[in-house]
Amino acid sequence: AMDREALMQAVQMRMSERRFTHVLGVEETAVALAKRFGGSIEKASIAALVHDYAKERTDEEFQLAIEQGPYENKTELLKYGNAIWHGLVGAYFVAQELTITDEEILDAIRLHTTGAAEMSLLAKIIYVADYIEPGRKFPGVEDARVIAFNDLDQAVAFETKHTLLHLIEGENLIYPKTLETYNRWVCGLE
Ligand code: DGI
Ligand code: FE
Ligand code: FE
Ligand code: FE
Repeated sequence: AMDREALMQAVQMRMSERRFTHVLGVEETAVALAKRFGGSIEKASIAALVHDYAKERTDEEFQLAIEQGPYENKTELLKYGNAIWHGLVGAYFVAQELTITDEEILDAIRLHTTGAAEMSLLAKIIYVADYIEPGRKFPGVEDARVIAFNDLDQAVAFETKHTLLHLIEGENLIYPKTLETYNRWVCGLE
């Protein structure tokens, strides 16, 4: 397996300096959340470093991976775009090219944009760290930071609600999993 330095290099080569700075911010935050909530610090570090690994791939690369891969509802998935593909399908590139086999890490990458009704501690940490890392600047991010270190589930709910409000305001297509996340974590659907 690749050590942290090798992973950092492989990730840095695949993205802009600005996005790599974001990745390092997510790592710092994910490690802090893992310490706060008793998660694996090593897994938090690895998952954060690779979470946006595939974000700068072309649509053609994602479309080919979807056509050749084991995804359900491929026809529907192909109607979305980079925002939905870079985590869900990006996990495949992470597994193939960075030889990461830990299913909990791969799942945290798959879910990092949309969340899910069922999320491991690691998946929640990555979902929230991505939203509150030090480079993020939007109205409400300070509230999200306070909530996150107080109650991680509440931070998942806060992030999901505000992301959905933002997506709807822009008349963006909502991926069904995003709605499942909302129903579970904001409305408490069991
Ligand atoms: O990759 P990052 O920019 O660090 O952050 P991200 O992976 O959490 O989110 C990428 C984008 O995806 C962000 O602008 C919000 C958007 N997004 C989240 N859920 C949905 C979505 N976009 C659409 N169209 N539909 C969704 O359900
Ligand atoms: Fe992302
Ligand atoms: Fe996010
Ligand atoms: Fe990110």
